[in-house]
Amino acid sequence: VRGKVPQPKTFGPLGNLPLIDKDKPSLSLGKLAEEYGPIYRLTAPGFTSLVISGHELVAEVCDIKRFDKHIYSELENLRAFSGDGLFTSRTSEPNWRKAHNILLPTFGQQAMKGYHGMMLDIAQQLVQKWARLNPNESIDVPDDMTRLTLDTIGLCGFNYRFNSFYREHHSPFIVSMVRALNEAMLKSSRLDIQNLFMVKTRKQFEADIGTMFSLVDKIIEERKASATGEETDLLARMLRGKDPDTGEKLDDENIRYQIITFLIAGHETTSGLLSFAIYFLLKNPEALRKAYEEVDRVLTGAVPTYEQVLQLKNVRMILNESLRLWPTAPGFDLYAKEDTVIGGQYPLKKGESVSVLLPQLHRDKEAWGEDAELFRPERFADPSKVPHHAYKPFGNGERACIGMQFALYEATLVLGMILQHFELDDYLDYQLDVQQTLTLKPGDFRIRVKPRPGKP
Ligand code: MNH
Repeated sequence: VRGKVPQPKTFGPLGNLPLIDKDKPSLSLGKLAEEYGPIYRLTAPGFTSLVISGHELVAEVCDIKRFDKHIYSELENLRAFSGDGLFTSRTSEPNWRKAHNILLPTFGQQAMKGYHGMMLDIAQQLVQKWARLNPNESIDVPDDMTRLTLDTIGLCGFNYRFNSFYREHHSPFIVSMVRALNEAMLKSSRLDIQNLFMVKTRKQFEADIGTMFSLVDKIIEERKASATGEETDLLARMLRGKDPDTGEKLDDENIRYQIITFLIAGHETTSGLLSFAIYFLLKNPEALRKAYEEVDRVLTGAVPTYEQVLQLKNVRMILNESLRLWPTAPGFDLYAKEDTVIGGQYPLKKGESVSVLLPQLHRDKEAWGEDAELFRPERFADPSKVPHHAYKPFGNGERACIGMQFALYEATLVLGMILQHFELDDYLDYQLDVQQTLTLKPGDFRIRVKPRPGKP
């Protein structure tokens, strides 16, 4: 049987492009999925893909024997500054497996113990900042979360302090990075001919890449000059580590790409996760009450210990459920390794690609039940009852997120400490406005906090 894949209205040579809001592409794709179902075709100049969001089809394309990560156009643009780093390399590029092998142990559950003290250092800066606000001063939640997650990956990864909490404006590095990320996304929504004429934008993109390279090269140089051999951070592993398969080390250019990759991949997504989690807690008083109950029971000292963070099961469930409803990395692409048929009826040629759309997959009622739209952390209480094939916030297979434990540990520690110290005040009765750079976050989200009585 050869099924015809539904396709939304097309506009001549532009294909479906006019249906996509260039500032929020994933949300547009989601709206189309609600209209056209679990699989539809999307075309744009030089581009065609099947957008998939039903749990059965996703389970099929997540079979790594048949499908592999596809470097879609935005990722191709990112390669201007992340090259063959882990996130933007093809699985077939030699540096992917090499770096994967060398860096995997740095991200295991065991390694988190080593990061705890540094994560705590940055989390305490956030708590101190909030504790010193005057009663009617408000907090830009995603903005402070970005300061926190950037400083955390800087310190844990490279023993570098961005000191974001000591600055009014973000560091030049992050300004450049955010602008370059945004341009990498927007560039794909323009025609080649438009890009050709955007001279100023192109110059800015080049300048931003220059700013990133010079900071990162300085970090590498300084470390090489000062290394004692005792360092245990990511950078030390990158400089010293050998691939157990081949005995080879990473070269300097690739290390530069990896550092930029970790700074990008390591902070925007986690920052969005923390922001959405706070949003969901404010709108779900019962979940908030349970979280306070757990934090008050577990976090009994002045600062959390590693063992205590692991005991914050309920906080973890809240984070998992936040990532279900608003996966901050909203999708990933795969290509067929050989000619194949999916769903028993949709043929795909070798090399053709599909896009997995996570917000819709994560709300598939067939997998999650009729209450799929509700925020209910209890879904994650018993891991054996989670429909894992319908939950892919960290991607899939060997190309899944290497930083998952890192992100979840950091977010658990930070959310735990926020609840330990503060009452949260949704003084504007915030209405969710999801914004997208490469990742999703709640836009214009402000709260106030009050220190909890009797807390250190
Ligand atoms: Mn992360 C890949 C989501 C935090 C470093 N990450 C991915 C993918 C998803 C993802 C989805 C797969 C993308 C694709 O297939 O194209 N990551 C997240 C989310 C969070 C996150 C939702 C936080 C929440 N990621 C982190 C952190 C780090 C990190 C923290 C680093 C410290 N992620 C990576 C890297 C990859 C990746 C590196 C690429 C891995 C590979 O392909 O080998």
